[in-house]
Amino acid sequence: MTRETKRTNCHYCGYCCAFVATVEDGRVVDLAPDPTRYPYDERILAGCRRWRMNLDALDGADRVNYPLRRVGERGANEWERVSWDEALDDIAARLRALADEHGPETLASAIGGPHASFWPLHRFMNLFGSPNNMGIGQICWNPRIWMDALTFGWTVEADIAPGVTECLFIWGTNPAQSDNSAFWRSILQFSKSDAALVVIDPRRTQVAAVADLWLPVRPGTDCTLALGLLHVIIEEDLVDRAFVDAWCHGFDELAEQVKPYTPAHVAEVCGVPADDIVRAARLFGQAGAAALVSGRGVDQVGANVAPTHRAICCLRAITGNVDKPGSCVLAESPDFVSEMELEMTDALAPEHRARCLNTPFTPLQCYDGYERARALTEKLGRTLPARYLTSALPHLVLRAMETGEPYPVRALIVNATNPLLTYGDTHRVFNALMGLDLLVVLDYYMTPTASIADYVLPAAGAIERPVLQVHGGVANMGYGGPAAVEPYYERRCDYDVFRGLGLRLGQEDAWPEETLADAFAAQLARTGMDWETFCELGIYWQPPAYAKHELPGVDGRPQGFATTTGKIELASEFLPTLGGARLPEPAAPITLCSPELVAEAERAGGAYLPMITGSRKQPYNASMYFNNPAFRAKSPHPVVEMSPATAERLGFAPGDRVEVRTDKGAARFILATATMRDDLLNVDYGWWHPEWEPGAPAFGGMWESNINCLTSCEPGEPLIGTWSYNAIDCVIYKVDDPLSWEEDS
Ligand SMILES: Nc1nc2c(c(=O)[nH]1)N[C@H]1C(S)=C(S)[C@@H](COP(=O)(O)OP(=O)(O)OC[C@H]3O[C@@H](n4cnc5c(=O)[nH]c(N)nc54)[C@H](O)[C@@H]3O)O[C@H]1N2
Ligand SMILES: Nc1nc2c(c(=O)[nH]1)N[C@H]1C(S)=C(S)[C@@H](COP(=O)(O)OP(=O)(O)OC[C@H]3O[C@@H](n4cnc5c(=O)[nH]c(N)nc54)[C@H](O)[C@@H]3O)O[C@H]1N2
Ligand code: SF4
Ligand SMILES: [Mo]
Repeated sequence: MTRETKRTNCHYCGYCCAFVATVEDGRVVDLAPDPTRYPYDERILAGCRRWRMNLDALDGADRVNYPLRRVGERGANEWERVSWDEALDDIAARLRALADEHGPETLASAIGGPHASFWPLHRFMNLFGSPNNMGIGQICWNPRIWMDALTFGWTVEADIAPGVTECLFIWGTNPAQSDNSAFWRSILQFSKSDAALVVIDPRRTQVAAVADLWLPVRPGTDCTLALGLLHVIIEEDLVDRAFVDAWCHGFDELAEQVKPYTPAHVAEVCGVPADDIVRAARLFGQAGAAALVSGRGVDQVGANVAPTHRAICCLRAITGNVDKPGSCVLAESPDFVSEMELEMTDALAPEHRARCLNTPFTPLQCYDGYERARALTEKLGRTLPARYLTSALPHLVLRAMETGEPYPVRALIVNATNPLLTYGDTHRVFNALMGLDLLVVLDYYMTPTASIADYVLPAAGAIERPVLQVHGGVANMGYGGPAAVEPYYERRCDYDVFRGLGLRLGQEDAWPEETLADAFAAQLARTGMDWETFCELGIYWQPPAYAKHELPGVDGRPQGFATTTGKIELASEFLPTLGGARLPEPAAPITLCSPELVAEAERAGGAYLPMITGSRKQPYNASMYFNNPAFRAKSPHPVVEMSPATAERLGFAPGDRVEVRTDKGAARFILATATMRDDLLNVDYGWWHPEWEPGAPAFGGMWESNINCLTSCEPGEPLIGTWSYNAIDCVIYKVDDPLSWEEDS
């Protein structure tokens, strides 16, 4: 028997904590935190409910361990085990035949949150000749990246520095549940200092509870709120004049634009007291340095997403909170090989780019918009990541599956996502996927999405594969480490799968590295750090410099910002060239309820209210970890929350069984009360029963309490295509029948 200790990493959240694994004969028998490597923090591990799952999950009875091929009807859950060669040969042959018939863009792909390295899939797609990668970026990350890049010439990050940052805005994000680690701890620490913490969230989250000021904004009205803050800052002359004169473009136009957004008007629209709006503006405007962090609350609001982010950028800029210590700093671009290069975006031939479904539907979120924006940021040597900013709109890919317009999409590769639970409009996603010629799912488990596939391919996970986490290539930071063991059974790293397909489809030259670890080593080589050193340290990082705009450019003058004008564009010169607005302006929220539905719900004693969906809650993550019995015992029910006053007004009580509905569909939950706005519902997302038989008819129970049965993926935002998971109207009423979850518990 061999017994050794190996470095490795957890991958149950973005922190990728370092572990030491005790390995006997190729099997992990113990795991312990590794205090010698980034990002070790005893308190984080003490507060983390997930890390111990790694050991059980490695050999979990519910893991998919071998390639499976469908033998029965699609969704019947009848499979045969096949070898990898058989699976990859057949998938490659079928993809080639489909591409011969319809063109390579007949293949689409789907990804989700940052669970895996997605560049191998994207390299494969680019070389295959398909631009049709669906991502979740439009509602998770892209709006921020796009608007930062077009306003400042690159992305910005909060530089929260104790003793320096005098004011911190936490806007539509709740790190207490979504990022239960270093960032949340730094906020807790911050809240105990003299500096001001302001939280903008319709719910009284744990962050709001420790804030100096909580603005319980009406969902979807954040753009108006930001314009109101700008109004006060300009009226009260809290503007950093020297910075604005030297570095901002379009201040007078912005000042004119925000004139109507008086505290009284904004209070009316946003449902927060006018005095608090003034107070928040003063705290931000008067601080020596102010930082701001935003999240999903302002990323997933359809048409409002771009103007809200633009207004937030303006707030940072006119107060001079750009690239100075303790404020918002422009990130650095990576010294290592960027995701864009790894994905081989430039290898996607012009004729295939021209088939991008987004063109001209969303003129920014497409190859043309990307290339134009990239030309700007490259003026200062920074390259925007391509795949996320060009990723195809699910609405358009689904339409091409449903109708064959403008060309048929007949095949889909799903990598590390569970679109039947997490993409908008589950009924539509289900019907489109059921009609495909080829559906390949790469996952750890037989998810509802996997259960309707032609092939389910077993993915190697944390501990079994190396990790290099790089923040999408917009920061000069990478962290992670090696695999402790070879993948168990016949699981494979996603790199091996896409390389295997690529080698079968004429991509031999594009996959020189035989393993993912070799590929990571090659990616890092440009920094001068070798893979072994990286694995010892667990991190490659260069801190961002300040005041980069003042550094001398090629002509010896300050280099400024990588925008059309070389300045921060309060008024955008770029967006109008794509039909967008020069200045931020709020848009109307979407409606998904017909008058008939509302009337029917009211007859049933129900109510018509806006909802927000998917507010993060430990211990689950999207559709994951429902297979953990301890988690299920502790959090057994999918929940809808309303304020106690609303429950009383509507005659609802905690524990009631309720149905929530839009014209798209319905889902059932257990009612709970929480401190939040009185005109609002907060609805869980991701719920299914991994312990149920997969496939038809129940598909893991995903029809019962799946909030995405009620959402739409139709784009609300015209440049990026963002749809809405927040600020959606719905109806709610009581039901009598027990929920399946009650039987479980
Ligand atoms: N436990 C857990 N952690 C996760 C995840 C998970 O599923 N579970 N998912 C991961 C992923 S993919 C992501 S993208 C991150 C997201 O991380 P966050 O952005 O921190 O997401 P949330 O914790 O849901 O916080 C969003 C907040 O926005 C508020 N909100 C909703 N609508 C509005 C609005 O219109 N305006 C304002 N101002 N606020 C609003 C909600 O009440 C909520 O408190 O979390 C990651 N971490
Ligand atoms: N209504 C509503 N919908 C939402 C949101 C919301 O707030 N409300 N949030 C949206 C956001 S921000 C996001 S990012 C998405 C998240 O959406 P997803 O990423 O689709 O959600 P997960 O449940 O995390 O699905 C991950 C799947 O990948 C598998 N997996 C995990 N790691 C790996 C790996 O390394 N390799 C492979 N091959 N498989 C792996 C897991 O087993 C799981 O089945 O949901 C979006 N959908
Ligand atoms: S789940 Fe996240 S915080 Fe917990 S051990 Fe894993 S990487 Fe670290
Ligand atoms: Mo996300």
